[in-house]
Amino acid sequence: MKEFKRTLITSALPYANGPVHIGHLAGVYVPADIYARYLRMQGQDVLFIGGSDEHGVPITLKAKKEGVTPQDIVDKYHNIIKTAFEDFGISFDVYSRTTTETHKETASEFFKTLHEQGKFVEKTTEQYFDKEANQFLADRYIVGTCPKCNNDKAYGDQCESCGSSLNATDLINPKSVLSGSPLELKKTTHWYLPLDQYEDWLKEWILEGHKEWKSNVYGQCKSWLDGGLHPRAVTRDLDWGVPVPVEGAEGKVLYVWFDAPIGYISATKECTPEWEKYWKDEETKMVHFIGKDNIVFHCIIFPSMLKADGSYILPENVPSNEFLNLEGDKISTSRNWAVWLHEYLQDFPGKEDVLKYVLTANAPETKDNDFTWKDFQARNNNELVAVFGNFVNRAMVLTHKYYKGVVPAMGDLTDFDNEIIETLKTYRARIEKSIENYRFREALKEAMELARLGNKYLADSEPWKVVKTDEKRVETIMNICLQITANLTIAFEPFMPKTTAKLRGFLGVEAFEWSQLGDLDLIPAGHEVNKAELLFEKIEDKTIQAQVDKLLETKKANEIEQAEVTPAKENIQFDDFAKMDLRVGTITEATKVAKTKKLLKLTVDTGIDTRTVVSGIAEYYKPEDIIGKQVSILVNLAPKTLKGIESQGMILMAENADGTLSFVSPDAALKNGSEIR
Ligand code: B3M
Ligand code: ZN
Repeated sequence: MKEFKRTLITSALPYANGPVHIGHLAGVYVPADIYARYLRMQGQDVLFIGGSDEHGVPITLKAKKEGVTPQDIVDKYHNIIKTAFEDFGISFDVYSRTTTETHKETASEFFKTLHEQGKFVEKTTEQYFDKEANQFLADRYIVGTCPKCNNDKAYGDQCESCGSSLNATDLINPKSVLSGSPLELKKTTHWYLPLDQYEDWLKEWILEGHKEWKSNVYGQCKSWLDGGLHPRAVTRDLDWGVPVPVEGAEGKVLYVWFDAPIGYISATKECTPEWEKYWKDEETKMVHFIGKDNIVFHCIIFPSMLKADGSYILPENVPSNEFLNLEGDKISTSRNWAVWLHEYLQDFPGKEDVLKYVLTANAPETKDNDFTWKDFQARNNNELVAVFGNFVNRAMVLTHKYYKGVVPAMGDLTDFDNEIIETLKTYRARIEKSIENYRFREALKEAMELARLGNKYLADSEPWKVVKTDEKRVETIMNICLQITANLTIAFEPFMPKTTAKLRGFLGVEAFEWSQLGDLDLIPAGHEVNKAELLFEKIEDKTIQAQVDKLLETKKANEIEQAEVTPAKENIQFDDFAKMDLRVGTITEATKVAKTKKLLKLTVDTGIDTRTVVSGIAEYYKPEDIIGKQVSILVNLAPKTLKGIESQGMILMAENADGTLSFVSPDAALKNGSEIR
């Protein structure tokens, strides 16, 4: 395995058109952060690059929808994302953004270099033009039926339903997302990166040269390459993005997926004047952390761009994760089906590492996985509290109980002690092997195994019993328990840095080196440990239920949003309508109708008379809440007997998509009997 002098870690730049959610964290940022922290602990030269991806059509769509500028959108979400990452403890060396001047210059220069070297193919094609919006439409603005799976909400570049990569002209019955109008094809010139010319090289570089890449990544690259590559447009007819630095290209910008990866380079420039050491020196190991929908951009397109330039290094690995789902459903920003990081931090203050733990323990490293709040609670209560926290707490409490917090000397070792000590020594290599192969779930499991080892040692040694007969023995047991506790601050550091800092506070020690993991002399005899608190606290059912309820509310809102509106009925004549005598009335009494779930018996002052109406609203209104409510009532509906009660008329109710009923009431207090027409 090649030795490198330094490591450049990049993490996918989240679009600044919404907050980050647990899918982003599990897929990209938590693993990248673990890797960065681990390498730093080893004293390695690491740069961990992040930033917001601020161009692209979804941002302009959101701006249009909210009646603000794209810059307003990215400013808002860049700050939300950046703050949330900081508070959560993602240890970027720089978190930049792609609307900076540095990025604009860097991306323009990159394009200009390739353009001047004749690396692009210039093509005039027919693109869809929206006459109403008076602009060419980028793929995301075009919606139509997917030719592969008939999904009628497929976009011009990708069908999210079957994952096919599309060209807009593939779509059946394409329409403008902007104006909804059908589209016309119009000539326009763009620059294309001839990926087909890099196909042989990519096959050599990836399929021969990087067989060690994760199977989900290698497999996707292989299918892309087996499918044959085609020239890919790297410019767009848009007014939001990095302008194309070529005479006569006004109104055209760099395609977002051309400029965004260059954002890693511009962010590095902002982080260090020695940026070329990281981007152009073969002694640098570059690793891209991304989600699976970004594999083609980071393994095929961006490397081809770097290769075309010729002065950059290429990624050594791209350990992409698969997707995390939420309560069995795909996480979706547009459907608000997510656990947003900034909301989690508000709802669970001080529990950043609990989420890091759960998202790592449950990471979609080789296949999609599912996050449930029940599992989150179970892992916190049954693993962090019951294993890790429990062991540490007992080691600390017993040290205070038996030795007033002063670490006792280690005496003669038994076979059992030696067995534990030998096992302890194996953890460093086990965790290193897992992390260096980007298997962070496995690495975290190893660290948790170390906590279990401590629990087992303490439980099997039973110092609370032995103390009655052999005090010397207990000194050894407690010393070993404290050494294991100190080892846990090393093993868990890459995964749960806030927790290990807290634990070092309990022990009254400074951070250890990674190389000390497995040592048995981390805390000298005579050292006084501090008072211990609980390292973790149980999460109660009601806390979890509140989160589940929040999601159920979202699901209900989505169902209403997505529900098809019932089609209009056929036309009637005015005279038909005029036959109805609709009045404003006031409910003066309301009671439940016995033995029914849905019916209320209402007394209504119609201004003409006071009458009884039976109404099927008991599931939506409590009788006591609607006394005095002004309603719309059809007074000339023929009486009908319902459950033995003669109902004289009908209260008008509006039925929402989810079936809930609401009164149709005047928006001002009117005289009862006022005619509705
Ligand atoms: N903005 C994130 C996404 O596809 C995309 C990553 C860019 S990394 C250069 O969700
Ligand atoms: Zn499809």
